[in-house]
Parts: sequence; C-alpha cells; structure tokens
Amino acid sequence: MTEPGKTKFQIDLRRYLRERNENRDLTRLICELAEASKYVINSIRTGDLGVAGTSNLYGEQQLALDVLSDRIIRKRLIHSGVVANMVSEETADIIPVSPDCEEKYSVAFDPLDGSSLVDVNLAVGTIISIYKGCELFQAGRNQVAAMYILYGPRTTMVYSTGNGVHEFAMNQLMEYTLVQENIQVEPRGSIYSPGGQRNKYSPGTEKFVRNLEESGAKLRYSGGFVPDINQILIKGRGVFLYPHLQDAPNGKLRLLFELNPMAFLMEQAGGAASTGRQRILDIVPGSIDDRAPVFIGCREEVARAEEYIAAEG
Ligand code: AFP
Repeated sequence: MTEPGKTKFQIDLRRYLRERNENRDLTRLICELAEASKYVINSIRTGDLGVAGTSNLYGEQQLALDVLSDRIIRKRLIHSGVVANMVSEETADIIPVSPDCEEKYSVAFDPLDGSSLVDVNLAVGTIISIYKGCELFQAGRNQVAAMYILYGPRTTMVYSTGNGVHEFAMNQLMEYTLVQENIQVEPRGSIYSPGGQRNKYSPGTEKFVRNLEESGAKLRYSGGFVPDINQILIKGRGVFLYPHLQDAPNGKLRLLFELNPMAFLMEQAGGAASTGRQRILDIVPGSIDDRAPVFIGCREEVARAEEYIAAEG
C-alpha cells in the first residue's frame, strides 16, 4: 500500500502496477519502456536535428531522432527479456526477439511520432501497442496494453492494461509518478482536431466538421497525434479526425503503430474510435503499413461522424 506520508498520487509507476496486481512480466515491459523514454528525452533535448546519414561536427554518423529513438526502444525491449516479436514504424519487417513466444509479449511502436515537429519545438510522442504471444497481425481489441509518452513542456505517460486509463508525470528525479487514474471522456466534446486537407474531405466528413463548427466547437490541431489525443483524454472532451480523403481513401495514420493503441486507450476512457464505417479495434491488419481513416474521441461525436458518412459518404 501507499507509504506513510505519501499520497497515492506520489506513487511511482512500478509500485502502482504491482499494487494493481498486474502481470509481473507486463509490469517489467511497461517499466522498461518508461525507462527508455528517459533516453529518448535526452536525445530530443540534446540531439542534433540532422537527418540520418549526415555527420555531426565530430564526424560521427548523425542519426535522425526517430532512428535514434527506435534504436533506444528496441534495445530496451530486448533487454526486458519478455518480448517475442517487435515491429516499429521505422522498420520494414517484424523483428523476432525470442522463439518461446507464447508466454511473452509482442510490441508494435512508433518511436517518435510527429518527429518532423521537433525542429519547430512542438510536442511529440512515443506510441506503444502490446499483445500477448507472438502474433502482431490481430485485431486491436486483442491488445493487452497500450501506452504513450508525451514529450511536451512536461513529460507524461498514459497507459491502460484494460483496467482504466492512468496518467503519470516525470518528476525531477526522472521517475514517473501518478497524476490521475481512471480517466474518462464525456459523451460529447467541445474541441475538434481536423487532420488532412479540408478541400479533400468527402461530403459526409465536410458536413460533420461544419456541424462541429456551427455548434461552437473550437479547433485544436498541432500536427502531432500524441498531443492532440492527449488533449482530448486529459480535458475529457473532443474529437480527432484524420479521415478518408479524395486522394487517400485510407487516410494517413498507421493502424498498428498509431490507431490501435490510441483506440484502445480511448475506448478504455469511455470514448470511441472508428474509420467512419467500422470500429478501429475490429480491423485485422493485413500488413505492417496498413492505414485507416479515423474519427476518435467522445462517443457521441464519433457516432455522429458515422451517421454523416453513412448518409453522404
Ligand atoms: P510525422 O510523424 O511524419 O511528423 O507525422 C505525424 C502524424 O503521423 C501524426 O502524428 C499526425 O496526427 C499527422 O501525421 C499529421 O499529419 P498532417 O501533417 O498531414 O496534418
């Protein structure tokens, strides 16, 4: 239980997971990923923003931050000893880690989502999707956990193992301590994050967005999926969309690395996530780089989007 003199909200991540009787190997995995974020933060704060293949003033090969973040996280996943397979947005194939995969976990991750925003000092994040066993090509509803780390003015981590959504913040000792637990979003929202070019929206999406604007919703869009979703979860209201576009019927966002983990978290918080025609978490991925349109956030907003798209396409 919580140590005397400490409030529950000073409890660190590992203790919190243990007190909730989470699986020990899953606890180790989540804590390893939290540990990896410390190195990612350091590379963001101090790393040259050069692109992969360039060299820094010492002649060392310069790694782009997303490539560096990918390496950091892969190393920690291997070190955890509980990973069967892993795949990241930076790799073309699934990377086998351990053959005895039934009792281990498989992880899909985006090491630094929004990396193109770092050089303009906007918030970016790491997104992680966790399955039990060795199969990564399964519907997102089978995830056993999902989490993200948001590198903003503060560094925060949000996770769910299917028992609610909980937020932690990194303190001055670089420990994650509990900020709030069992986060819930309201049925309807007051902010909207419209991704993609508006002039390429379908009639149904266009009408949905116009309805949001006429109802007084405020536009909040940073270009980073993690901060934009985090805003909806932590404020408890709003809807994010990156819809099907006339020249991109599957939108932009990746199912394995972006949509499935965020859809898992949003549903755990009482929200919803849809392609506009079906639940994101019901899609069985066919390949690593599957993309899907997405409407994610308060469930009444998502349901309304589905109605407009059913009626107007
Ligand atoms: P990058 O990782 O290439 O910066 O893309 C970020 C992202 O995948 C996601 O984080 C944003 O929601 C979305 O793209 C923004 O896309 P647009 O730049 O087309 O608005």
